[in-house]
Amino acid sequence: PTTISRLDYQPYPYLLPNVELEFDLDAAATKVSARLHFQRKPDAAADLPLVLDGSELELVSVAIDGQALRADQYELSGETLRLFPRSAAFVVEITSLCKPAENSSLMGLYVSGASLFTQCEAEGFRRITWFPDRPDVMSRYRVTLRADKSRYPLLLSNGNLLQSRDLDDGRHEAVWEDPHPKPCYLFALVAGGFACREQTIRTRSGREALLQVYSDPESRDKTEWALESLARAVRWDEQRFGLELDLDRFMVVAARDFNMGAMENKGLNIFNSAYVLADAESATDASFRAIEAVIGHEYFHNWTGNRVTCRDWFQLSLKEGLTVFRDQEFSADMLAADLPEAEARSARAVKRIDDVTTLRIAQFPEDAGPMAHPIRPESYQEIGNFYTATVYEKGAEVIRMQHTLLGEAGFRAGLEEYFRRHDGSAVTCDDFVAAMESVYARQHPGKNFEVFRRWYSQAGTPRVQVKMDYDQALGRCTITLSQHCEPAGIEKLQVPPAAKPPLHIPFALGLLGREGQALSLQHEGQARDTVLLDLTAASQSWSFDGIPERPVPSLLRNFSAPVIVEYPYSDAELTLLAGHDTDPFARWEAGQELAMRQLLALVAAIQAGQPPRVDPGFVQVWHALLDDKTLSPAYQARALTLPAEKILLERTSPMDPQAVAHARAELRGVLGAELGSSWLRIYQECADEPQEYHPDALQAGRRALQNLALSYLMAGAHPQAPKLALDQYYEAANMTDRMGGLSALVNFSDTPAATQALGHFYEQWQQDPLVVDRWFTLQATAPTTSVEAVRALMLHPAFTLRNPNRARSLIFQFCMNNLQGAHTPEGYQFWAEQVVALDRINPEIAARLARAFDNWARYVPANRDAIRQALETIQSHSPLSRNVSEIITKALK
Ligand code: BAL
Ligand code: ZN
Repeated sequence: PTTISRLDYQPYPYLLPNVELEFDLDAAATKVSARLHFQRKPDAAADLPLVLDGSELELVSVAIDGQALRADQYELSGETLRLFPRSAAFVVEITSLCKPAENSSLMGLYVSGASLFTQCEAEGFRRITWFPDRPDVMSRYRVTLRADKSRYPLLLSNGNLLQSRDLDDGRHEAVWEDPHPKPCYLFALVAGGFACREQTIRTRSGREALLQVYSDPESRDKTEWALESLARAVRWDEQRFGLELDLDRFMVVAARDFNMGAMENKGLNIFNSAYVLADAESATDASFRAIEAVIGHEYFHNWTGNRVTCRDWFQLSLKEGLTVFRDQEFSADMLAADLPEAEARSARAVKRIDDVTTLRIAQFPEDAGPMAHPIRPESYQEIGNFYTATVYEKGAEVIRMQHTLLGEAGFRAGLEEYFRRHDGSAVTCDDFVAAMESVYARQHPGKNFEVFRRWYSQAGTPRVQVKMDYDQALGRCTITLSQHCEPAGIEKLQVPPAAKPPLHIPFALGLLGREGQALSLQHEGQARDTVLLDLTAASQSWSFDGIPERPVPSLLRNFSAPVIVEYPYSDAELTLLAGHDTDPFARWEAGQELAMRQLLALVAAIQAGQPPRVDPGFVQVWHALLDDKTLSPAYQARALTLPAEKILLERTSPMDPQAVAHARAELRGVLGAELGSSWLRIYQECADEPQEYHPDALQAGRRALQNLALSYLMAGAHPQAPKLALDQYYEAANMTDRMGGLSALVNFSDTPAATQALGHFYEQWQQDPLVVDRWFTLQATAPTTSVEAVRALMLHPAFTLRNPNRARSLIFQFCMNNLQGAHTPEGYQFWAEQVVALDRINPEIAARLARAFDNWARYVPANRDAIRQALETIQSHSPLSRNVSEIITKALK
């Protein structure tokens, strides 16, 4: 396979200002007629061929300026069609056929249910017609859709509906025009029968715009939250960033079969139904929040991604990192909306905790594995493999650091400058940083982003070592920060290792007195509880005077940079921070670090065959958090949750998944048993507040805490726990409570009552695919579930590998989130089989599963060897898609 390198970028030699497409839609064979109006760029050589991309297409005819070309007048090989135009401006007409019903990759035009959908990002448009399938070719589209009217009553594409009419033979036609030039990856069409929920809004300049959410007809009563979220997103982008909707009509369509979460096609977003459909009975609080976040994310792309897009796919984080940052801020603002200040601060901290947890679960391991890459990758074989946690989540952290360095107003000014410079064009990450830097340099004369830019080219998670010196006589505290970053990914193979220069790390610091009181710090002429240290060199020191006693440092407040902090805290210092830190993120972090120490000690004891022992001091910390009435329920739920297995796994060396799973279960059991009466009190307090369901921060927080308490009660074998769980399950008025009850039963007891409840759940919900996904997921992740049990579930009539959500709910969940069941020789071989089976159906999805054990070389020998064998099993299959082949080859390097 060919490796594509960032530095090899060449501009496309032609402009393509106008594109006309006609579709004769049919599931078996769709005819696509394209009229492409090309203009050679003034600086391009006259004899350059016109190169078009195409895949899985049948060419019917090709003409230039009305002259049909004979087969010897063009070159068609592999995925490229070469034409040899004679003039500087010309029209190419291509007619081709594609086969949506046979397209199981869900890229290009495909069938889902009885409808037709498209997915073009990154390189799906070439499965629709021959085209310069690259993001820097931007065109205005006019699209004519024709189809059987009874089968496909609704015909949608980007932009505005110009006309629609009935044709002969029961067919009809719709003509759409998108006034905004766009790259082909933002093209979309949808054809089928849908129900619509809509709302008219007035944008801030007074224009009317129609917001529409389409779903299959039987799901119409589940689209209210999505539509409300969309209206909130429109309002938020106006208020926070001054960005207004530029369309008369903005459509969201839910698809049951979808590779990603959703897709930001201009004016016609296509969504995985999991991120559209919700009501209290079938969706959890987490689903409601995820829908709001993804609706926001795709809507925000309308500016950050669509109005200004990527020059090439190496720049993916230009739009994804920025848009994730924007959706994180949107969600935080929505959670905090209408709350008094202290609660609002806590709600924002909860969101930050959740986002950082995601980063640590998904991105830190990526940065430490064979696929490690900078947020702007240097090379790829298959771009589909680079829609990663690094590009998205770490990318968002890199944007967040710029927000931190510039401040709220400065960041907004930087974004305005970015749009002033680049609206309507396809640009690079460098262009974005330059716009931000222009504001930063005005704010901080003499400073620039020269060092900051390295975040875009350096892979790996940096470590920041902290040293604190205290001089009692001077009342002076000196903080020294030193940074280093290990070789990451392919850098590990380089001899000698490449030099990794220091990064620009904004490091938020506070100091606490021995009673836990915040100390005021003098920094840059101001007194503050939190100061932002600008670490730009390998090592730097800062001194603070007027510090009356040796303080306890509160480090990397609000997780001000995506780094790992190293500081030799005593347990007593962490306990102080966990009880008193005024920064809610750092307070949570201190409790997590204490828990991590317990867990690591338990892992070591389990590995040594010694009896596990939990420090009573640690149990007291949890007890104090449980009894702290000042904490919001949502925050309390996060503070009392033990670090995720995957975060713990990253901290063991070599990684020992079985010991990790056992250690975490052990600690949960001890905390459940020793604090049983407190968990019961919390459970009852939370359960005692029935009210009409709403997924707001307060209600959702209470349900999260109640379900956490129930899981601890079950883990601690509290005598009342099974009945509480059963009652909660059978009497629940919403899916969050129902799943809480059912999870407690299934995860903590392998009893007939649990089996019966699972059977009842399926009976009740078998008509709702998203709820059936929950049913599979719960079983896939239960610690007692073995490979045999998963194989049995695969035989269930509701299971299919062809639907990505269903494959993810069982196979991915088992392989990626069931340490006990999956990390066995049979588990690894099962995984290899499924990667190969999925690769024949859908390479994008297969390649995601192929990454489940990326970090195999860091496991304990027995697991390491078994995973290597499984990797080799996959590698020995032929043919493998380019997607899976890239992942497996890199893993085995
Ligand atoms: N652009 C692909 C889906 C998303 O990140 O919005
Ligand atoms: Zn996105």
